Amino acid sequence: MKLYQFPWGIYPRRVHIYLREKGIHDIEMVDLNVIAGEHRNPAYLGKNPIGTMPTLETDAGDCIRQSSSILLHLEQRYPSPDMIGANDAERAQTMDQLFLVNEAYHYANLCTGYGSPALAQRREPSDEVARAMRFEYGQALHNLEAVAGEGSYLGGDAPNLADVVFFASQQFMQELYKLALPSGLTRLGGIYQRFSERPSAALAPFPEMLVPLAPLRGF
Ligand SMILES: N[C@@H](CCC(=O)N[C@@H](CS)C(=O)NCC(=O)O)C(=O)O
Repeated sequence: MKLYQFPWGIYPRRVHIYLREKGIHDIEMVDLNVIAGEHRNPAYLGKNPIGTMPTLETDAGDCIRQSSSILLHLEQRYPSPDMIGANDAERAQTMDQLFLVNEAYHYANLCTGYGSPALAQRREPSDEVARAMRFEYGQALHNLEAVAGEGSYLGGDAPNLADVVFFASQQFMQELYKLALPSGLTRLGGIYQRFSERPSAALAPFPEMLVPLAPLRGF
């Protein structure tokens, strides 16, 4: 199998962290330079017409083009250690959490998309939209906090898929854009802190030109 990706991206990092958690080393990494636009070349668009990364190409030549679907596919191929749940009820719980995490970081991405100077060429900057999206991101994380349970992680004693996606997304938002976890989320704050101490959490460096430009404008 091949993973088309770049080392520091918010979505590829979900897969990198997952692979480290599972100890999977037999997937070939194909690095495309997103800044240089290599993900827009015809060969890659043939595999993923949306032109986003990551894409997982299976040995049968099928392409899986959404990071969450990639994690679900890999979880079936590499079931141990279990990161989705041991029975139907646990699996449904993990999926509930995963959908809530994706919802929260969709808003966070819109917040940074409208509020970070680094992304001003992609979307017309708007403090009003950025502020509204930051509010929705906070609301969605409050919903996640409400179903976070009492364990060390969303998955209980050990991280599940939703923990991986939550951690990768929040780490990216915090480290690159300086979008902190909203205050009052004590369960999520604790989970973030515990996950950040895991070896899988090590951060790949961001491109130097992005670092000074990325932090959100004060809106
Ligand atoms: N929903 C997709 C989003 C993937 C995505 O937007 N990836 C970003 C990089 S982190 C990308 O490829 N952006 C390139 C572009 O939009 O031009 C997923 O979960 O995989």
